[in-house]
Amino acid sequence: MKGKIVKLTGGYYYINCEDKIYETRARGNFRHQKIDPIVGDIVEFKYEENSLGYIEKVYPRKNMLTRPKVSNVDTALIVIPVRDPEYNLMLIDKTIIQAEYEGIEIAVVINKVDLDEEESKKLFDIYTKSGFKTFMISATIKDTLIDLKQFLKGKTVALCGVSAAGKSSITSQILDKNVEIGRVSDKTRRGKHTTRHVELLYSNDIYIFDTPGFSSINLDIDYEDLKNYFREFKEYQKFCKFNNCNHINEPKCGVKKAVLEGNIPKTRYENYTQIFEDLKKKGEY
Ligand SMILES: Nc1nc2c(ncn2[C@@H]2O[C@H](COP(=O)(O)OP(=O)(O)O)[C@@H](O)[C@H]2O)c(=O)[nH]1
Ligand SMILES: [Mg+2]
Ligand SMILES: [Zn+2]
Repeated sequence: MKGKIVKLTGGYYYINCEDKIYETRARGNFRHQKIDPIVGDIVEFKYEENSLGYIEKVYPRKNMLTRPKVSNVDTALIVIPVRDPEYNLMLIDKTIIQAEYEGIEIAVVINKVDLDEEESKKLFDIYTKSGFKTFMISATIKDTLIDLKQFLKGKTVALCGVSAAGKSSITSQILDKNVEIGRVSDKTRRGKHTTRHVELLYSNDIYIFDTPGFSSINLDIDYEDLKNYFREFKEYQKFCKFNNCNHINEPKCGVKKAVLEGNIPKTRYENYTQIFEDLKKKGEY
C-alpha cells in the first residue's frame, strides 16, 4: 500500500492511506541503508489486520525541511500577525529567504486584520509588491479564509510564524478541526503550547504542518548569493552597471534606484543590507 507519513512518535510511523491511519515501523535494514523516514514522506508499506505494519520503501523526496524535520512541502505559508504580538519583519524576511533557498513556494498571510486594518494594508502592500501571493485574514472570522482555503487545496503546507501569530487558529479553520489554541499571554511560558512531536494535520485534501513557533534563524548562505533570494530584485538588477552588483555601495545600481522610486519596499531592502552585512562578517571569522 502507498501512503503518507503524518506522524512520528517513539519510533512508530503513522501513515495516512485513503483517510485511514496505519501504525507502522520502519524496516530493520533501513538503518544500515541510512534510510530515515520522516513526516511528509510518501511510502510503500505492508499491513495485515491485527499486526503492526512496516514501511518497505520511501519514495524520493521533493524537498526536506530540517527544523522541524518534514518532507515534500509544497507551500510555506508565512504568517504575520498585524498586532499581538508585534510583528518582526526581519524574522519574516529571514524565513522567506530560507524558503526561497529550499525552493518552496511561498505565500504570505497577514493575520488579525480585525485588530488594525490600516497597518494590515501596509503589510499587504509590502509583500504583494515584492512578488508574493498575499492574503489578508482574521483567523477568528471564518469568511475571511475562503480564498486561502481554495489556494491550499491539494497541498502540503508548512505554517511559519512566531508563537501566537495564529497558526493553530488558521489550521483549525482551514481543516474544520479543533486544534489547541493558546492565549497570547501564555506564550511567554515556554513549552506550554508548543507542539513537541512532529505531526501533519489534514482533511479536505489539505495537509498542514503547524510548526512550533521559532524565535531565531541561522541562515547558512554565502553573502554574495543573498540577492538571489530577494525575488523583487530580479526585475531591476539588469539595470545595474556591474554584472555582479550586490546592490550595496556600487554606483549606478538598478535595485537601489528601484528602492528610491518606491518600486521595491524599503523594509525589504533594509533587511537585505542588514543580513548581507551580518553574513559577510560571519564569513570573515
Ligand atoms: N483578534 C484576533 N485574534 C486572533 C486571530 N487569530 C488568532 N487570534 C488569537 O491569537 C492567539 C494565538 O493564536 P494561536 O492560533 O494559538 O497562535 P499560534 O501560536 O501561532 O498557533 C489566540 O488567543 C487566538 O484566539 C485573529 O485573526 N484576530
Ligand atoms: Mg499553535
Ligand atoms: Zn545593483
